[in-house]
Amino acid sequence: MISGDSIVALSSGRLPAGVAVLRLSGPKTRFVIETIVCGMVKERAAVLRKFKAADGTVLDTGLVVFFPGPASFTGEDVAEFHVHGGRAVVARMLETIAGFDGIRHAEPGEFTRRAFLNGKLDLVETEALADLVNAETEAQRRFAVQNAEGAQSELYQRWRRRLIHARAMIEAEIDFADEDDVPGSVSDTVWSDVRSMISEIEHHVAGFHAAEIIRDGFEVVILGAPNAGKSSLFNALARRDAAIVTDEPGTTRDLLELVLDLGGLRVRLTDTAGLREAPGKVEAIGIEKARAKAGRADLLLLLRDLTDPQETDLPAMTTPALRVGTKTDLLDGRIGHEIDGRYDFVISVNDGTGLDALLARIERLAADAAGVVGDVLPSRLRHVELLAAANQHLVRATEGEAAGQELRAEELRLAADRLGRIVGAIDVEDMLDVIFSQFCIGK
Ligand SMILES: Nc1nc2c(ncn2[C@@H]2O[C@H](COP(=O)(O)OP(=O)(O)O)[C@@H](O)[C@H]2O)c(=O)[nH]1
Ligand SMILES: [Mg+2]
Repeated sequence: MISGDSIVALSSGRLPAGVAVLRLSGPKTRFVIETIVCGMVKERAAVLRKFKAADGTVLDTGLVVFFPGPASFTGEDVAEFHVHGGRAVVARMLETIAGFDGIRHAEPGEFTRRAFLNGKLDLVETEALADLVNAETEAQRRFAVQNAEGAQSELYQRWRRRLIHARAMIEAEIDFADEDDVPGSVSDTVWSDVRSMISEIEHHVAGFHAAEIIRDGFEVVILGAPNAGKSSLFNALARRDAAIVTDEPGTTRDLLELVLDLGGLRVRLTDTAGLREAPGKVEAIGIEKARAKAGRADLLLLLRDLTDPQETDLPAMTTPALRVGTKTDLLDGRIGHEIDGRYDFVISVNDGTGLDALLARIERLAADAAGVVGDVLPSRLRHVELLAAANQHLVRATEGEAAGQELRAEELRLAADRLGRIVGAIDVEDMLDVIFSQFCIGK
């Protein structure tokens, strides 16, 4: 499939840089190569050339790589120009290439969109590619690579094939129904397979939170009375002064967030306002925000000053929590009986006591929540919604014995359709703008 326009963009990162890579895709690719490098080049090989403007002046010297379609990223003819990564160099190159008739600057995600439209990637793989480009942690990278290589798509395609097969069997039974046949022998097998697929899909959907933890981070919220040492711990974990620390109660009125990379996992740590009665107006808002945030967290750190343990009124929450006693340095080594069993960790930011152990525990809890490395998980709410819709049809199909085989077969078709929409095998035009807006220009 050839789309009319050819598109060009800077595909590498921020300028200035050592090297910048411009990507060109579409029917004008050969013409551009012939014109600006003065002749065609060998396919799929990096060739050193001078790049020239229309008046013959040299723009830069660099590498050109020509990928003839359909064996290219987009499926169209594609060229990459590797030039020096100066702003003026890139600007002149882009201006020159986009200046030819039939060539324009690419929209964000447009190269990938063409790859999808030309069948080079399915929709789940393009989403994984966006995740790969955005990956900051090792877990994000691993997860994105696995899905970009098709692990997730393969699972949905397998389910879809099973449903198509199941429906074919049921329809065959309808067509060849014979009063004398042993009733239900084929359909029994089919419906038991559909029932096991329902629980497989449920199990897969239950993994969505693990995927969210990998993609968005494991959410840790620090709570405690004013002066419990929350901001001090936050800063110690940040190893930089990201939050204001003072001995005046109520300094931290808003939420401060920090992202840590613990063992390759993204961990988001939030410092909150101290929980106390009768605060000022601004602080009260901070406390409310803290409570709301805590309700959505994956882990709470409940801090209490060992030298002045105050009760804090926490709303009942099911969120897992670690009880942390602070300022242990002030106890001069007197770790009294009253401490035993009441705290999971006893720490001091002054002498560093307990911090490594606390971080190690957070890391382990985050890793547990992110699930087993290599698990295939739904990576978008979009997938979860379509999977849930598919399962509804499957449940209706298995429970609809009274409705007759025709209607049950139709439910199987609808379920297979929902799975097809996830990978983009059918009827997805309406979703493309949303999906490709996740990309940057040049991808
Ligand atoms: N000696 C000692 N003082 C601490 C420790 N952690 C915090 N503090 C002090 O306790 C006071 C309140 O700390 P801060 O982190 O602002 O508490 P927050 O209100 O819970 O955020 C400050 O004066 C800190 O210097 C600690 O481990 N040892
Ligand atoms: Mg504070």
